[in-house]
Amino acid sequence: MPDLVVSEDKIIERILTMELVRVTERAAVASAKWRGRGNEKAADQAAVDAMRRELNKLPIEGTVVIGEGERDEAPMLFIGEKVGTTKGPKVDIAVDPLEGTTLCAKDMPGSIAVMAMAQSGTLLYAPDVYMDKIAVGPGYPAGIVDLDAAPEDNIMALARAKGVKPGEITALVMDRPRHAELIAKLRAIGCSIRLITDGDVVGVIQCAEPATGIDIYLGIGGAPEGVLAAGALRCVGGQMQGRLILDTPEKIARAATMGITDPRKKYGLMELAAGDTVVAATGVTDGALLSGVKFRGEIIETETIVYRSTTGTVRRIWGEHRELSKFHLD
Ligand code: VTB
Repeated sequence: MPDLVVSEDKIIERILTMELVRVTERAAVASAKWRGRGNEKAADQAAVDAMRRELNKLPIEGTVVIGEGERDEAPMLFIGEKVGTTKGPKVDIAVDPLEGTTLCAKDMPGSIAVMAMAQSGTLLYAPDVYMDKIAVGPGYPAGIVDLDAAPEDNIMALARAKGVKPGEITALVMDRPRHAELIAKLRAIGCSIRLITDGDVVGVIQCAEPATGIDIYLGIGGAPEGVLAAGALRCVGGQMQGRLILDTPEKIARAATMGITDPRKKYGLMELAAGDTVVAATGVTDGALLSGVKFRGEIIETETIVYRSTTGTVRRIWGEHRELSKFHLD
């Protein structure tokens, strides 16, 4: 007989899964109203305000461990901010209310509203700095790639495991001058590179979706985005490593106040997101992972994906919201 007794914590977390969908839906709709208006700040602020409002309705005692900057940068959802009604489980919250603000402001593909919720103390509590990352999808032997190995060696190892030539491997890299050397090394062995301008939460997740053709994510992006992506990968079973870039005494000191004693530490997937994690993301503009918000008269349509690591369940949820109803989204 299977064990049908599920702990109260798990039941609460399961119930809250749908609540996270509501949170990212509302953040996405709020920022979608700013799509294509060239105003990144306003689009971001709209997402933050909507997300905070919805988070504060949830029956949780939440602490933002991954947010948009530090306390003095409020009115953003700052690291350390308390959210929720406090009448519920203690949880860690990671947010990127508008991932890809530029994409939204320019109405380009790939911006999303995204957040994660996990057991208290299990998401990496990290400052808003850069992170060097490497990620692959599920199905490879553990340790197939390594952040400290040469990029060429990682591609070779992956190609061998896949039974293909390095030229048949596609890497996803953010199009930044800081990646010039990485890109040159990958091209030198014939690897194909898909460059993205922004949005590396989706970039990492795409490694786990065979239809995207992406085999590996490599390079430096935001640390918050790294933790959010790790939460989703935890669910679908890929591999990931990340290292915070703490390249000034100030950043090292700031990280130390958050409990990071080894500034060069290489975090594995299970250290970036160690506990039961739920990640929800709603499309703002159309993108590879999600459709963007559609405004159709009185109806607003949203598409959300929600990952729950406890069971490995991935759900895609289409929402139809009626703006004139009392549940209107602003
Ligand atoms: C990424 C990406 C974001 O920031 O993490 C990136 O996912 C890293 O910073 O969408 P730089 O832009 O400074 O390279 C974004 O592009 C924007 O927040």
